[in-house]
Amino acid sequence: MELRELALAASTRSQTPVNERDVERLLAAILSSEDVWRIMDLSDVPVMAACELLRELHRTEWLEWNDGRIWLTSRGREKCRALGVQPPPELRCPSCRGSGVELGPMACVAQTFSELAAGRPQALQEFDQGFVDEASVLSRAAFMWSKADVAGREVLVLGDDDLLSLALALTKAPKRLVALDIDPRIVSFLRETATEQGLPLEVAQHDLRHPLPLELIPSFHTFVCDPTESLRGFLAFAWRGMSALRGPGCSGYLGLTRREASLTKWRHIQEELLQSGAVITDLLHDFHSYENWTYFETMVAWDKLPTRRVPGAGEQWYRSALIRLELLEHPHCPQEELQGDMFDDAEAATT
Ligand code: SPD
Repeated sequence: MELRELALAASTRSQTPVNERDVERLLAAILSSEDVWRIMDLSDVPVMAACELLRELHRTEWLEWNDGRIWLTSRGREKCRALGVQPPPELRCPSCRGSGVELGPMACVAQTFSELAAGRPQALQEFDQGFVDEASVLSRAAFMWSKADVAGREVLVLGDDDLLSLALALTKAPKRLVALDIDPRIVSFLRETATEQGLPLEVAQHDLRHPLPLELIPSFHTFVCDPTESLRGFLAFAWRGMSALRGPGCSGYLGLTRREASLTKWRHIQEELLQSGAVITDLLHDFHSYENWTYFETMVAWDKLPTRRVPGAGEQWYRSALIRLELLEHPHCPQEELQGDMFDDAEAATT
């Protein structure tokens, strides 16, 4: 079976676009690691597509698996040699973990942030929660600050299981800081922590299926969020955020993963952002690394995995890019009420 047929079979089964280079990227990842989660991390093939592709490669006797490990057969190795597939070197900078920024002023609040975050609510599947690690939060805040989007600015955080608002509030740098979240546990945690610590942070419960409260529109220089990865959900976060901005020159920050979003979905998202009046100024690959959550065995991808193992606490594999956008004009994007499920589409894997 040739690469094109393998890609087509996996694409049809997963309803996710897969091309021949995806097959090669997956093979290169298997040459680098036998661990199923590391392979997901290294390949950048969406998880649901990777699961089907692994099954196709098993059918064709290119690979074997057992207990969360995957390895190439001699036939598979021979195919890789013939195709010229080789694992790329891993060159992520160890000091900034590939973020490209130092912590700068965020270093002063790192210790306190860590102590406060220790009491955080655990991730809930109901809201597709899965938070980034503390280093990712601090790097995101530092990057935003370096772009003049934090100090003296009015900043809105949409959905905050990452506790970014807490890290920003500790700096006391923003002129105004507001965090919205659907989860009453997050709202209480942020509100109580801010009160106890005397931090300048306003917190409110809000379901982003509904337009933002009128009193918040349009009053912010900066919005930031780490949306759910369905196309509908991602755009809802982006459009709600853009509606909160004062106008041209204001900015938004969004996380976007390769794990649950094909590049076809990325293209839809980028087209929608451009059409809404924004331009992408920065796109930083694998900027965020996530802590593993507690609901692996009930997430949708679990039954699709060819071989299963719950990753340990230190085995990070889920990452996302950081996108910064800037408005060129007053945004024109839909703001209607949304109904029903915001989290699932064919590519959703960890919901
Ligand atoms: N379902 C677990 C991982 C999902 C990550 N996307 C949501 C980001 C919220 N911080």
